[in-house]
Formats: sequence, structure tokens, C-alpha cells
Amino acid sequence: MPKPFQSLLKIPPVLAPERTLLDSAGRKVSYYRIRQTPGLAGVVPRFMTPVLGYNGIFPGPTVSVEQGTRISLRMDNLLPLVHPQYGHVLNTSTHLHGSASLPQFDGYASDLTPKGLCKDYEYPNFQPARTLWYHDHAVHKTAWNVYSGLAAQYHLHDPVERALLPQGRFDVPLTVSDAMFAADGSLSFNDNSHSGLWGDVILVNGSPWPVLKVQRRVYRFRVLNASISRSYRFALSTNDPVTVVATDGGLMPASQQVSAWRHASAERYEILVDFSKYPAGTRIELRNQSNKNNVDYDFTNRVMAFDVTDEPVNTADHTWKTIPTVLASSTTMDLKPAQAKKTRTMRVQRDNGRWTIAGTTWEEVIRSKYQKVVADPDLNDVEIWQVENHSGGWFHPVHIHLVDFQILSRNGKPPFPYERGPKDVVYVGEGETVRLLMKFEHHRGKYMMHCHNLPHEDHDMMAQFSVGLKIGDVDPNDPITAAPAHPEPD
Ligand SMILES: [Cu+2]
Repeated sequence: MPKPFQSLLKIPPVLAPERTLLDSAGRKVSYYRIRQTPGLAGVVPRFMTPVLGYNGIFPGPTVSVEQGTRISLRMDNLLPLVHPQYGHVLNTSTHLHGSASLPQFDGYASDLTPKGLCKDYEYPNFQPARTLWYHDHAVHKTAWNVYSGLAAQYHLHDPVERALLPQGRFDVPLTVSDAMFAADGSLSFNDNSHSGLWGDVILVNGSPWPVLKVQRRVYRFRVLNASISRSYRFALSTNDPVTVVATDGGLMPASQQVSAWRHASAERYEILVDFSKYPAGTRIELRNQSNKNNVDYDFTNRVMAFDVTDEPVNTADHTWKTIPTVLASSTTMDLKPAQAKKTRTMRVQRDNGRWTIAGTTWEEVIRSKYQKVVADPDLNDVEIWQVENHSGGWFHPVHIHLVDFQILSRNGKPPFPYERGPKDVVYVGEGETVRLLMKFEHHRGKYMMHCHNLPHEDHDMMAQFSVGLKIGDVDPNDPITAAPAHPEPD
């Protein structure tokens, strides 16, 4: 069993493109390639843990791209035919979470790449700067595949964010997950009859409770909860506030000081922490105060530690001491409820032993030959979606693909200060009702919405909606047939 604060935080490598070319319209396209392969990770002392990784590592390599550069990513499935521990067939589908990608490049759960084939994903990168992540989305197997290691961050930069916030080594990805280990160091999987998996070891960037040595300056942390079920309530051990500057869809209109925040699977919060006020030698912990309906163990209240050093600070970099208050407006946060053409109500609930969303399951979508939709807005329609969780026993992080949304209210009250920015996942807690405002823009086609507690998603809390399609329309962006997996060209 690993112990807290014994290893240093590792920063995943940034993936280099194989080449960057101009397309026929003179736009930059960067070509990337990732091989999904088995690998070994050193997590538990004296053992190696088998993982499935993008390029064999967990978390996978970070993709870092400037707004306006398109990406073509070749994803090779070089995994074993069946999962070495869990026994299911390792077909994969890759979702870039936070990107308005065309449906055929969105990691549609049933758009599978079998062993030995590859798929070329296209990512437009026209949206405002944000922290995205790519992870497996294979139908009914997402929890196992993400838990095994198929997850990584993806950073979209733009000039606004470049000017305002710390960059380079002071812009730090923190991918938080939890795991449980067998006596031989392998990952155990127990999802408690599909309710959720709660590990007793907290990993940050794949290391248990790591330590980061920090200068006495402002740092930016891109906090991603990549746990398959656990939600966190993060706080500093000093009880000092952190400054939240960005949510899932990028910069907020105004930064928010919070002393703790609730953070479910797949949500991203970018925070600033000013270490300049602490003397060198101080240790500050990032803690987890937890939330209802998680299972906690001895050390799951700790996450990582920051050790303040006396390494000289470059004060010519203005971000060393800047905590901006006004950040950036966005089309999502400028939307007004009066623009909504429709309000739809959707429930998340357990029904006949299955998790359901908006009254359906993905099995029903499959049975309809992928025709069944729970909403059908026209292109550029604005709608309000009211998501209701009447249960006291479960929380559900609900993710809507394609869109960024604004949280209008939570139980009739304003959203929490830290979620007053563009979002694509919303924590729908016990007995909570949230109202979301969004515009269905950029692409026509079919997109998923689902719970991001991954055992819930797999069993079978996932539905789809269509944008700008009417029943019987030919869909040129059919998510399964428009850009299928293919053999590697010679
Ligand atoms: Cu759920």
C-alpha cells in the first residue's frame, strides 16, 4: 500500500505532432498519432501495475494546441483482443471531452475501433481556450477502459488566456483519480453492483498523493476529476481560498474566490493558488472533504501536497503575482433565458435495476437502430434543459456532448460561485434540480448525453439528441458510418 507524500508529482509528456501542413484553404492542420497499447506503471512500491494507455502510459500524453490549428489524430488500437484482467473485447472509441467535434469524430459509444484498426479523428479547435480531456467511450465498457488508464488532458490555448494566466511550468495539469490495488499490484475493479467504484488510493497524474515543489508565486492548476465514480470536495489545508478562473468550457466572466468546491467526474476547474504569502519550507496540502454518497477510506481525505521552496522567482513574468478578477465573456455566458425556444425536463433515476436518463437507456437507442432521440433542437436553437434528480441516494454528473452550457439555477437558487462559467458537465446532487441554458450550434447530427459516473453510463444511463435533423433525413455525419475505423495504410 503506497503512503501519502512519498513521490513527486509527474507531469505527463506533451505530445509532438508528426507534421503540420496547410490545407487547401491555407489553414494549419497538425497530424498526431497515438497508439493504444498495454503498459506498466510504477504506482505501488515494489510492483508494476499493468495499465492500458495512450502510448502505453497513464495518464496519456497531453495534447497542447493553439486556437485555429486543426488536428487530425490517428488513433491505433494496438490493445490485446480481450482485456487481460476483465475479459471483455477491447474495442475502443475516443471522445475528446470539451470539443465541438463532428459526430463521427466525437467518440460515439457505438462507433468502435477493433483491435488492429485505426481511426482518424478530426478536431476543429476553434473554441475559446479550455482544458479538455480525451478518454475512452466504448459502449458499455467505458468504466473498465478509463479505469485501466485510457485518459489524458488536452489543452486548447488562445491569446486571451495566454495574456492573463500563468504559462509553461506554472500551468500545471492535475488529473485526479482513485484506484484500488490487488496484492500483486494490479488494479482491482469493484463497482458495487454498478453503483460506483471507490478506490482507497488517490492518484494525481498517476502517482499516489504526490508532492509538487513550488516557487513563491502564483500557479495555475488544471484540475480534472478522472475518477470513474468518486466526487471530491477540494480545499487547501490552510483553509485559504483558491481563485477559480475557468470551468469546463474555459474562462469565466469573473474569477471566484472559494475555500472549497465540489468536483464530480469529468468536470474541470482551473484554479490559481498564490504561494508567495507562504514562507519557504511550508507544506500546503490539497485535501478532499468529500461529499454525500462517496465511500471514504483512511487517506482519501488527502490528495497531494505543495512544498514551498526558496527557488528564485522570475518577477519579469507579470503572472507571478497577478490574480485577475475580470476574465472573458463568452457566447455561452452571454445567452439569456428569453432566447430559449423550448424548455425540456429530463430525469436521472434508477428504474427496474437500470440507470436511466430522460426516460431511456443506450440499449433502447441501439434497439431503435440509433434513431431514438430525447431532444431534437434545430441548428442554432437555444433551449433550457431542466435536469432533475429526485433521489436522496445518488449524485449524477450529467455530461451533454457538443454544447457548452450556462447553469441558470440549482434548486431555484443561483449556481455555486465556482460554476458560474461555461460548463459541459453538471453535478446533479441528491434531490437537486438544475436548469441549463445552451445553444445547439456548430454542427448538425446526433450526440450523446449521459451520466459521467462511468458504471452508471455503462448500465445504461446514456441517451442521444439530434441537432438540425428531422426524422427520415439522411445524416451525412452519421456517427458510425461517416468516418469508420480502417486498416493502417502501408
Ligand atoms: Cu449517474
